[in-house]
Amino acid sequence: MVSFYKMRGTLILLAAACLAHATDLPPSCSRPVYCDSNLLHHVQMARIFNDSKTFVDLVMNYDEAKTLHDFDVLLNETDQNPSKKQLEAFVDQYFSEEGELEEWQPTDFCDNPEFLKLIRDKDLRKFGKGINDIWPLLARKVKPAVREKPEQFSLVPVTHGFIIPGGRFKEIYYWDTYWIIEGLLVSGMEDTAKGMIENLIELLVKFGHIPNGSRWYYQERSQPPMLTDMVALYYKYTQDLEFLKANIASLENEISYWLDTQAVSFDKDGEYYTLLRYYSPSAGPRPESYFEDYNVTIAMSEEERLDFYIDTKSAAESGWDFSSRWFVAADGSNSGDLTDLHTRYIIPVDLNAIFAGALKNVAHFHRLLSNGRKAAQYEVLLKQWMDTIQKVLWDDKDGIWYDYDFRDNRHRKYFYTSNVAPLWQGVVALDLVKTQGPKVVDYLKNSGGLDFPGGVPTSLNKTGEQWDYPNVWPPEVSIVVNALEHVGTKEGSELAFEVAQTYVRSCHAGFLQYKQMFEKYDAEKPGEFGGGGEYNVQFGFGWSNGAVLEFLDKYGTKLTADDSSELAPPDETTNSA
Ligand SMILES: *[C@@H]1O[C@H](CO)[C@@H](O)[C@H](O)[C@H]1NC(C)=O
Ligand SMILES: *[C@@H]1O[C@H](CO)[C@@H](O)[C@H](O)[C@H]1NC(C)=O
Ligand SMILES: *[C@@H]1O[C@H](CO)[C@@H](O)[C@H](O)[C@H]1NC(C)=O
Ligand SMILES: *[C@@H]1O[C@H](CO)[C@@H](O)[C@H](O)[C@H]1NC(C)=O
Ligand SMILES: CC(=O)N[C@H]1CO[C@H](CO)[C@@H](O)[C@@H]1O
Repeated sequence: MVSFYKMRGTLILLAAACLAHATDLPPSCSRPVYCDSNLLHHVQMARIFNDSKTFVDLVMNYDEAKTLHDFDVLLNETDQNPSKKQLEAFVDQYFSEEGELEEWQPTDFCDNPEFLKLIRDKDLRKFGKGINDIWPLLARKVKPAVREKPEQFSLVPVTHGFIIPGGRFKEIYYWDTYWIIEGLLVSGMEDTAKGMIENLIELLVKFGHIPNGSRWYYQERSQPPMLTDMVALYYKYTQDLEFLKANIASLENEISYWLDTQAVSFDKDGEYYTLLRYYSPSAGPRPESYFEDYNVTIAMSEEERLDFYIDTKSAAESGWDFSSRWFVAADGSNSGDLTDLHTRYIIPVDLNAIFAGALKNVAHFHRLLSNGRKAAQYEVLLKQWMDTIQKVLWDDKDGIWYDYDFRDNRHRKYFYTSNVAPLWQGVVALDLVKTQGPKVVDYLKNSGGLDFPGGVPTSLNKTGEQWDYPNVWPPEVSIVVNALEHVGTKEGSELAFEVAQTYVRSCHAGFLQYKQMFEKYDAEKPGEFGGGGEYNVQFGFGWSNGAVLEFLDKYGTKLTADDSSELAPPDETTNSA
């Protein structure tokens, strides 16, 4: 448990340290083959695989020491310059593609869950069933072999079965899990949801934080800290107080991790504030995008290169990899490219809203567990965080929260869906919701961001990066819809419904045409997948399915597949309103 009084001194030290240039950083993880070795460097730079992630997902045929030693022998024999052919032969002999996961049948899967009955549009009901049917296809568990020889795998084993996002993302991802769990709960799969939360807590206990994904090469990076949100959702469905009791200490540990490693203090208008930013200081390129990262730095000085690796990993930690959100050009604007990443100087709206939400959840859990004193401590810190969000991030003229650049002392006044996160997380004081909520509705209406037939894009800047225009990312649509609902006005709710309907229609159109769900969509073309970034579009897809199920569940009685659809009468077999 953090001491709130001691905290301030610690934070100031951290702030000073982070601005110094990194020299002696740890590697991306403690597994050299997968994170920091000549072997990794040579194989990735030779482009033996088109997707850099392929190599770091391979299994070692021998132990790590032998693998590294024998590669050194190869280096010696080839004058430190093995050919692509020699590298391919080495990889063939020392690694295999033997899968680490096996298919798994969740025991709580039901092919006709309750929520379908509330959907009054026949096509959408069919769609809901189609999405529900995808769960078993994405369900996996770790093979016993991984537990027997864990040191030969980059995968970190976990106990329970889980739902993967899909495609190249065949392990557990931290923030994706929130929307997957949301969908599972709508589908009535409470045990699977619980197992997935327990898996994350297992990772938290092992690493002291939840890594981006369940791979060693993600060790030094976390992701938006939504664990307590998952627990809150699970509790809402189950009232499982025992579960809260068993895990509350871990939830508190995660809060301490973020305070200890990602908090930063800075001046604004003569006042001193502390908030969180994404910060992942480790040396070298991201192992799973090694070639791509290294390639960007070829013309850089040593110092620029170190900075680039930190800012890239910090941006990856945000979940928004990559986006103009993290570009700070020489003029301070969000123009530029990956060489302009300066993630560590930006105070993100969503991270701080999610963190405040975590404080709120943990306070609430302590109330439920009758730990009044602990609850009160978290409430104090929550109030401080909420006040600071207002003072630092709220722009009263534009009526919205903006990311804040604490190096240049300015708001980043650009449309990003993350701008509305404080409302989504319910971390705006009630009196302020009344005054600021309607302004946020106006901001969204006037932004142009809601005017696209394929859904709400994350930004209005077309950079070619995947977290920018025209890509529509399912979790962000869910964030906007819930933020609008939380305004508590008729206008807010109507707009929320429209945003949800546009998204569901687009996913539905894509599902009819491709029999697939995508990880992201194109705001301009309903039903088409988004592009850009460093890998091809992926199918599956955990959080896209979760967001669709969330909306079908929330709005099933009035959603329509298109303007000419007719709603069936409320199903007589149910006694719903
Ligand atoms: C890798 O990409 C190249 C060029 O796009 C393509 O020709 C080749 O078939 C790909 N190789 C594999 C193994 O996918
Ligand atoms: C490679 O060569 C170096 C320098 O000659 C030597 O020190 C090292 O032991 C050799 N490594 C192996 C694995 O043979
Ligand atoms: C490597 O970087 C250069 C620019 O520095 C870029 O033109 C090229 O496309 C990159 N190569 C790959 C395969 O990403
Ligand atoms: C990004 O879009 C905003 C509008 O939200 C615009 O003001 C800004 O100049 C754009 N930035 C770039 C780099 O094009
Ligand atoms: C680049 C990176 O390491 N981050 C991964 C973290 O997880 C997300 C999925 O939520 C991936 O998109 C990233 O590749």
